[in-house]
Order: sequence, then C-alpha cells, then structure tokens
Amino acid sequence: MIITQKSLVKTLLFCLIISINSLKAEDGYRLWLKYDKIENDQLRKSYEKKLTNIYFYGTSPVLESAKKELNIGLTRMLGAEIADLKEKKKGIVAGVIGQSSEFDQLISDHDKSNLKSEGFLLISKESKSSNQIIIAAKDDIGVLYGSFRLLKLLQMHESIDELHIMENPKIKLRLLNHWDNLDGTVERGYAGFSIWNWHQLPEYIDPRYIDYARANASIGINGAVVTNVNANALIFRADYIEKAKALADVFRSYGIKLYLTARFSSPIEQGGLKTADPLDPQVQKWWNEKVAEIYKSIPDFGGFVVKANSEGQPGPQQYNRNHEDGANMLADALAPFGGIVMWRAFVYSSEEPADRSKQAYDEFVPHDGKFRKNVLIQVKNGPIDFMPREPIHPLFGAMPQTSLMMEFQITKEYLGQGTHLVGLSKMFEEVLKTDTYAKGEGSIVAKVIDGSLDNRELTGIAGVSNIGTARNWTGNFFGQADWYAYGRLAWDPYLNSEEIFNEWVKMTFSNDPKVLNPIVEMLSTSRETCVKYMTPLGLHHIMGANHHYGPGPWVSQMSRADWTSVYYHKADEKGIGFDRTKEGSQALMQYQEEFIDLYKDMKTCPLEFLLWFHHVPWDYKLSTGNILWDELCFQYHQGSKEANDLLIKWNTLEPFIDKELFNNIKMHLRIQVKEAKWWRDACLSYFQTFSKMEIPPQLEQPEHKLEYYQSLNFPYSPGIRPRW
Ligand code: BDP
Repeated sequence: MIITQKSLVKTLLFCLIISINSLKAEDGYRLWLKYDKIENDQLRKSYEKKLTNIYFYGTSPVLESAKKELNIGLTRMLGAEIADLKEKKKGIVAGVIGQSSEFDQLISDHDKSNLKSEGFLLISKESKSSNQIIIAAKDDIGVLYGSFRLLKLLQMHESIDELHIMENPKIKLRLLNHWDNLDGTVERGYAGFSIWNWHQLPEYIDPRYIDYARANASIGINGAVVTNVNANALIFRADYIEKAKALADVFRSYGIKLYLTARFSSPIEQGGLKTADPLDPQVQKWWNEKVAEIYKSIPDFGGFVVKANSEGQPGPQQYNRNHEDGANMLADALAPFGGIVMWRAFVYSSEEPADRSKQAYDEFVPHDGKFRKNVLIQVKNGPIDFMPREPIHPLFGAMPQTSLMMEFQITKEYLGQGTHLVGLSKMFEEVLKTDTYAKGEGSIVAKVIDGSLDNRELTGIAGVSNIGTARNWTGNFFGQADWYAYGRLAWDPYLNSEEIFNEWVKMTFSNDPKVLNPIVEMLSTSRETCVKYMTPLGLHHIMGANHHYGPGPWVSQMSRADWTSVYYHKADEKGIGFDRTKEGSQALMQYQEEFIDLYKDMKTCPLEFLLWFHHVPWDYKLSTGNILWDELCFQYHQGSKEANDLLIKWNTLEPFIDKELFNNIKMHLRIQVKEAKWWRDACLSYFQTFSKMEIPPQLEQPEHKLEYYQSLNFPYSPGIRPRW
C-alpha cells in the first residue's frame, strides 16, 4: 500500500479528533454539537453503511460549511473516515434544486413545490443500484440546515431508513441580539465578557466566531445583532465598520447576517451635525451615506435595531417627531440595499405615567399601517420587562398592518442570572401559545409572529443572547438549553418544550432514559418553580435595584417611580397587587374583549396573574381555599422546596455524568437552593409588615429579620449597565 503524505496527514487528523474526543473532561464548549462516538455497535454500523460517502452537487461557502460539518460530525460519531468519493449512488447526496438536472431528478415535483426558502428535504432512496440519503433545498442555507438535521438524527439515535423529512422555517428573521458593548462588557451578561474582540478585529479571527456561527446555524438562527441596544455611535466609524465586516465575513458561510444597533444621535456624535432630527435633510443625508458605506463593506448587511426614547436613549421625540418619523427615515436609507429596521417598542418616557405597562401600546397603535414595508416593530413578550411571568404584550394582535416581531430575553436577568436552572423554553412557549383573540379564538401570539394571522410577509423574532467568554459559552450550563430552545422556537414557534428539552438533553448529555428523563423533568418544571420562589401570583418587578440580583421588594427610592418595586406591588395594610382593571389603571382594557373577560374579575382571574391585574385584600379567600396571605406563603415555600428537589434529583445522576460537569452543575444548584430561600424569606418578611399576619406555623420561619435582608448589597454584581 502506498501511503501518500496527504493520506497520512488525514489519518493523523482523524486519530486526533477521535482521541481528543475521548480524553477531554466535559467543559461544555462543544454545546449540543458534541458528536460523541455512538457506542452501540449495531446502530453505528447501520449508519456507517449509509453515510461514509458524501457527494455535493455544486459548491459555495455555505455548502462547504455543510460538507465540513458532516465530515466532523460523522467522523466523530461513527469513528470512521468519511470519503468524498465523487460517488453519487451511495451515501449522502446533497444539493440546491435548480442547479443540476441530474440532482433535480432525485426529487419529486410535489416535494419541490413544497420546499420554501431556507427549508430542507431529507429523504432516503434505496434501490438495487443506489442507496442514498438526499439533502435538498432551494438555497444553500437550506442544505446546511438539512445537514445539521441529519446529524441530529444520529445524535438522537434515530432511524435513517425510509426518511422523508421536510421542514421550512416559519419565521423569516431569526435573530440573536447581543447586548455587547464595544468595551467588551455585556449588559445583563452572566457568562463573562463579550465574545467579540473589537480591539483585535479585523485581523484576529477568534475560532470561537466560527463555532458560534456553527451553533447558531445548527438551530436555524440566521442573524446576529452584535452590539447593545444601548448603542454606541462609534460602531459607525470607518475602522469599526471594518471590524464588523470581519465578523460578517465569518458569519456568511453559515447563513448568518450581521446587524448593528443604531444610536439615534449618531449624526451628531459621528457626523458632527447639530441635530439628529429625522426630518432634517442633512440628517437624512448622513444616514443615507453611512448606510451606503456599510453596504460597501458588507454587501449582505441586515440592518439596524433601534432603541429610541427609552430609558434615556436619544430618539425622534426630542425633536417633536415620533417613532414613525424615526423608523421610516432609517428604513428609507436601508431600503435600496434590502436592509430592514427593527424599531423597539420597549419605550417609556420619563414623565412617570400612572402605569408604565400601558405606554408602548399608546405610543404605537396610532401608527399602525404607517411604517415602511422594511420596518418591524420589536416587542418584548410582556408589557413591563422580561419578568419571570408576564401576560402577553397588548400590542400583539393590535397592529395588524404592521410587522411585529417578538423579543425574548435568553439571558436570565430576572430569572436567576448566572446560576439558576430555569428552562426558559416553557416561558417562551407559554407566551407563543397565548391567545390574543385579535381575530377570534385561536389567534395565538405565534400566529402574529409568523405572519399567518394578518398575512404578513416580513416576520421576525429576536432573543437577547446569554453567551459570553465563559468556556461553556453560557456560564450556567443549562443556559445552553435556553439558547437551543430559543433557536428551535424561532424556527417553529408551535413546538412543545418537552420535545425541545428531549432533543437538547439527548445531544448534550445522553440518550439513556436514566439520564434523559430526570433532566427533561428538571427543565420542564423549573420555570414554574422559579416563578413561585420569586414572583408568585402575578407579582413582578420586585428585584434588587440596578443589578436586578436577588429580592428587593422594599426598593422605593429611585430617580424614577417606575423603577421602584413599591410602584409595582402596591402593598399596603389592605392588600397587595396592581389594579389594572377598568376601575384601576385600565391597562387591561388594552386587550381584546375575551382576554379582558378572563382577567377582569378578582374572583375568576387565574391565580398566576391575580396580583398583576388586581389589588387583593390580604384575607381574600382564593379558589385554593386559602386566604391570599397564606397562599402567598405557601407558594414561596413550595418554590423553595422545589428548588431543593432539583438538587436532590441532580444528585441521583452522579454515576452517569462526567465528573467535572456534574460538580459544576451541582454547585450552581446549591446556589439556587440558597437563593430561593433568600427570595422566600426576604419577600415574606417584607410583605408581612403590611399583612400583619403570621407565616403559617407549619412553615419554616425566616432565618433573619427583615433589616438583615435589606442591608445586603452587591456592588459588583455582574451585568450592570455601565452608565447607570
Ligand atoms: C431592561 C434591562 C436594561 C435594558 C432594557 C432594554 O434592565 O439593561 O437596556 O431592558 O431592553 O430589562 O432596553
């Protein structure tokens, strides 16, 4: 046998991949793309028979990424070398429809006509002369997604016989929003610093950028907004545009477009103008030229996200203009290049309105139908701010002539930050499946977002990223599940969390039911647990000031009333809760009639939103049979007990989990147990000063006096906005 230098290098590389795989402790870097060797010989061999040859019709950077990924994944999982044999009858055959008639013949007309942009088809074909697994799509990104799907089948030990899978993404723009600052810090980031090394860009391309793009592509994310919504105009300086271009160049081969946040006052800060008035011709000219300059470097640039007139950020209202004027001006600059504007609806003025939850609706609904075609209004899932539980935002279903996109927060600013295990998928799912009743029953939020309710073409969803320089990307290991779940729901907002958790656990931990079932259960129950120990019964915004870490129901002295906790819980000697009914702030009236009917009456209002919509007397008898105060105590205690159950369950998994990973998670779960108790005791001690009732004697009493909890402070708590 002649051993060429090339084949020797290839074999050595192959051995290296295999050995690295088996030696390393689990540090979490590989995310759900672990591709561990399939130990079941029979299964592995059955895959091997069908998959060790790859043939791609055509070539492009994205197709190359797909081929590379198949190579890495199959080599590792099968422990066999993958050949590129130019053999089209056996093995994986992939291509873009419409580029080769030979390839097109493999796909039925029915399948061809059902495939949509970015979707994929995965089929097996077996005959006497052929044995193929075909990956077909309308574009190369679809082929990449199909390749990841095939690898996932193997990771989940599923059969690849008689394959016929067709998937099309339901939402067009599936984005991650990074709240990353140019100085390397991450607002509300709990996983280290920003992964974007702006200082060393554009020359230094961190290999992480590629793995980041791979991970995103594997779940269908097709856009990244790399800068913070509290934006810095410096990003528009020529050298920074070149840095951004370097990132865009990496992302492109994984089907990911780059977007930037636009500080509204940039024409002043970067352009030297005296104004940023959107109707000023000079200002318009500056934006037009700046956009043209960006497209010169980044021809597929996605567009801008804008936070304007919110929390002190500049915006059109400073010039007596409105959101429409601001968004349309930027949209006009971007339109010639196919770019879009995502204008955020998270706005509230500094005038301290009677109920902050009403403001976005009041400011945006009058502009329905008046935004340019390339504008999306980006709406947070709830009307306040990413709380552990909020009702849906009243804007969903209220602007049928405008593209509304969803904004979820994946980073857990309000749900345990860097340590708590809280499977966010459940929260995302709850929101997406909630009925707006905008066009009668069944008008769920998912239908607003995917455009099907109002026949909207331009659709989108954004998730505020939870990743950073932590070796395992998310700091808290289970944050990986949140990133994964967000991507899956962005692809298909009708999925069930259990299904998503199952996939993630299988790919990340194991297919063994002994491991799979308990972890899926932990993920499935944990969000409800968190709500109970933080904000049960519809309470909200009662966390520590500024850093938002830990409980702070007593927070009352802030520069704005609607940054305090007392503004939201309104506890007094009579009761607790925010009356948002017709008799109160009337925020409930912003919803559809059927929605109002569900929540308007204290007697029938579902308990999870009781204190969101009502001010309820302490001794009010609830449907549970308990008076409000007792119920509050029971819920807090139950939440804290359930946090402990998570730890107990985890401990049973010790024999099956990599030691390093087991301990990593165990330490975080211990923190969660401690902090759940802290939340419980601090909140009950504080609310007790109003209820003046005993915590039911069968429950453990708070360990410390209220003053102790109030005295705690955390000056270096992570994620704080630097300018605050
Ligand atoms: C709040 C965060 C703040 C963000 C703001 C936003 O505390 O850091 O800037 O949302 O979404 O939840 O703009």
